[in-house]
Amino acid sequence: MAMARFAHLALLAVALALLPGIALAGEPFVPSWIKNDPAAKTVAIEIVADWNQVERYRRDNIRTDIIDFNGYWGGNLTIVVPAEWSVEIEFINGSSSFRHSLMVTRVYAQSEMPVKLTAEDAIWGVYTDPPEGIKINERRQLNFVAQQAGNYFLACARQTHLMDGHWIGFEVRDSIKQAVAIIDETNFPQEQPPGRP
Ligand SMILES: [Cu+2]
Repeated sequence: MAMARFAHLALLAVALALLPGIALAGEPFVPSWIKNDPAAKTVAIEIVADWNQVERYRRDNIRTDIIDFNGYWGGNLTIVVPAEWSVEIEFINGSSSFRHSLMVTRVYAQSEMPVKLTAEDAIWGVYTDPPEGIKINERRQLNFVAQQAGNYFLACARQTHLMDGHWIGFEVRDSIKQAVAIIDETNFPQEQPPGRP
């Protein structure tokens, strides 16, 4: 009897893990590239596009078509910031080959992603100019207030990069004391090199 109940619970756990949208998220942490200043209600975030490109090309049998932000892509990391805080993003194109950009957008299901994001898609008008991307080794600063709680994307507006997975989650949340990052482990293949610590 007890064994049967245990088996049912185990099955339930497996079913939950397989359900899309129910992510088994990791513990919130503050990576080296997020600097909180609670007294000033400000967070500074440094985001490097194609941070892991070199490492991927160096390894054998690793997908090289992943384009990342700080080593994360396709929503397998979400940055969570307190509502009403000022957000200062330093965006660096670390790619050795491609232009990239950064834009705050609404949440898109994979099936409804536009082929290409335009300036009109930017929430609060927050995007690096031009949307087609800055050149390699260029940088831009984005300064804005996280004015409304909710779920958003930080996405690249270049060509088809959003559809290709060049986005991470961005959440504005009430009642948290500092900005954190959360990795979605179920969405991060073990064979991939880890993201930026
Ligand atoms: Cu991109």
